[in-house]
Amino acid sequence: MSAGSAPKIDTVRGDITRLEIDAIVNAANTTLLGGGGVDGAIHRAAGPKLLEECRTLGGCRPGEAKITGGYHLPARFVIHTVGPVWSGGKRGEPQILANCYRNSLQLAVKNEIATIAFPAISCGAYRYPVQEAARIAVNVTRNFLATSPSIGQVMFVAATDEILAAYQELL
Ligand code: AR6
Repeated sequence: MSAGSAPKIDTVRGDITRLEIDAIVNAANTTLLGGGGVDGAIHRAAGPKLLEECRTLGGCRPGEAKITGGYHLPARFVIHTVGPVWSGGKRGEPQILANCYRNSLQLAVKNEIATIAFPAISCGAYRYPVQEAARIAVNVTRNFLATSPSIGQVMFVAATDEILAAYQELL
């Protein structure tokens, strides 16, 4: 955050599917055809048209991102990204997770999205250690925003108190 400007990065405890924001990010898997966790919640809230659009995308590699409409969600867009499965940190997990945030933000800029919310990508089923994941999320986002003025707000949505505390410590 630069002196004199409004805070652009914030964190909130809650359900990402409820946010009235331009885009929410989905922590998906490589098929992009739905799953549990936040992915399941987003597909339930968006309705079956989301899955229909996802079927046309041909999947998504870890670290990459693809965009769809938000359908019944309050958010206009869903940016689907695939985080790394944690297996100790020596298999490129930090780089892949950083790519998730960077590529999602890049896709947001390309689509003139000004406000975007992220869940804690990889911190559920994929078991990424929360504090390390939060540090990557915040660092990549800060660096990105420093050169991308079109993004007005980035929200980190925490589903647990532990995740909220990890973000609060960094912001
Ligand atoms: N709003 C915000 N955060 C949520 C919500 C919600 N509604 N629901 C869960 N979280 P996970 P991953 C948090 O497992 O680790 C799926 O099956 C959750 O508490 O959703 O990247 C996909 O299809 C956790 O902190 O995603 C993949 O197969 C965070 O979101 C796999 O899980 C991410 O947990 C991806 O695993």
